[in-house]
Amino acid sequence: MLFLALIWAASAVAAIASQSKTATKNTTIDNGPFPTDLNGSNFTYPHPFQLFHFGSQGLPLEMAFIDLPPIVAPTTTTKPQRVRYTRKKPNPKPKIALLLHGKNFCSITWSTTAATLQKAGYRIIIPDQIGFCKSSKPGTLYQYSLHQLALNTYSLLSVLDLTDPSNNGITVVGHSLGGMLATRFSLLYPDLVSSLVLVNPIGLEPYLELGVPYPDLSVTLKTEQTSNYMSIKGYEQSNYYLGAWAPEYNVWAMMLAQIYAGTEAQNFVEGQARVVDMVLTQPVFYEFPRVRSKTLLMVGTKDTTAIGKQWSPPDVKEKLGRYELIGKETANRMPNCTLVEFEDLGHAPQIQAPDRFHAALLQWLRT
Ligand SMILES: *[C@@H]1O[C@H](CO)[C@@H](O)[C@H](O)[C@H]1NC(C)=O
Ligand SMILES: *[C@@H]1O[C@H](CO)[C@@H](O)[C@H](O)[C@H]1NC(C)=O
Ligand SMILES: *[C@@H]1O[C@H](CO)[C@@H](O)[C@H](O)[C@H]1NC(C)=O
Ligand SMILES: CC(=O)N[C@H]1CO[C@H](CO)[C@@H](O)[C@@H]1O
Repeated sequence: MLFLALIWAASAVAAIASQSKTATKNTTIDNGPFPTDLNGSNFTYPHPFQLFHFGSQGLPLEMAFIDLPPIVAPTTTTKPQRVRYTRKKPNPKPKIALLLHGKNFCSITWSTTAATLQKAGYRIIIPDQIGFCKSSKPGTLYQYSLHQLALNTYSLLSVLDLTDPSNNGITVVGHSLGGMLATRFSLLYPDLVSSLVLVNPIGLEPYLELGVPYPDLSVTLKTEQTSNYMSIKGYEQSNYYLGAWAPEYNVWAMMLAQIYAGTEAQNFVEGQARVVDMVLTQPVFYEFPRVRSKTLLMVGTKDTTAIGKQWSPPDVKEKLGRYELIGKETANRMPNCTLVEFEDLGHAPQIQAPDRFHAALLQWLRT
């Protein structure tokens, strides 16, 4: 029995090892050109993007991603160069920042942050997760987990040759659902993540433990199927933006509404329902004390986002989404966390007040 178990374990180890090797070998990066409507999203990305073709769960999938180089300020020296005695320094590897989008956003929502970090010397990688935006929509065929999305992201970095520990690690920035994913990514690949930045992440509280009734997938699916521009705008206006509305909020609501109405609508909502289930059933909440990466937690404290609040009874509802409390509680539970609070901002400080947000981010990254 023990002997069989050992053989089984050994072959499982070999299978996983060879799988991770072929996972990186059997992949391609596609530079396009791509149709305007790509996997159900017709939003025009102002940056060039690429498609990562890879296999996952037995399916051939495509993950869209943006890869931007650091912007090096031109050196304006007027002194004559003393070429003879200058030792040529090896070109230092650029710092890497990985930006992870939220459930109601896409890679492209990070464009202002990306531009800021490029100027600070970072190469920027921004994926659209599987099931989202311009990436494949495997619908009911895919088992969504934060671990799987983290693994997909790791595979992309690996193909781009960015997982070598000698690269000095990666700065991972995640917003909303992307913050939950960034936390999971850091737990799975602690040696790779040198800095972790969480921007109004969801999952700072254990929704089900606090009394959110667990919904059957068909219930979540129904909600997703009725999503449209008006419901998205109403939800974001009250939960994200303190009742205000502006063109810079509207652009992302329009982008999302088009996917809900687009050519991959059915597969999209099947995926989104599973993503809600993933958020409820796969908390990172209990593992914050285990996060080793140096962390910056950035919180607009007027945010009221909480998954399941809409269908919770009043006594549960009033406990949820209290970002003025849960930011501080989380920072205290993480071993190496700096908390920055924006007392007048909501769920998306990088969209609401980009200048203040980026000043705080750069200040922390420099220390
Ligand atoms: C995307 O689709 C929407 C809805 O069908 C349409 O109104 C919009 O013009 C399209 N945008 C582009 C860039 O094709
Ligand atoms: C590898 O790629 C080939 C060609 O695209 C495909 O037929 C095969 O199924 C892929 N294998 C895996 C393990 O993804
Ligand atoms: C936090 O992380 C930084 C950078 O890795 C390290 O220098 C510092 O010692 C850490 N602090 C604690 C309390 O672990
Ligand atoms: C599932 C699906 O339709 N995937 C498509 C995503 O877009 C790429 C590029 O056009 C296609 O090759 C995939 O078939």
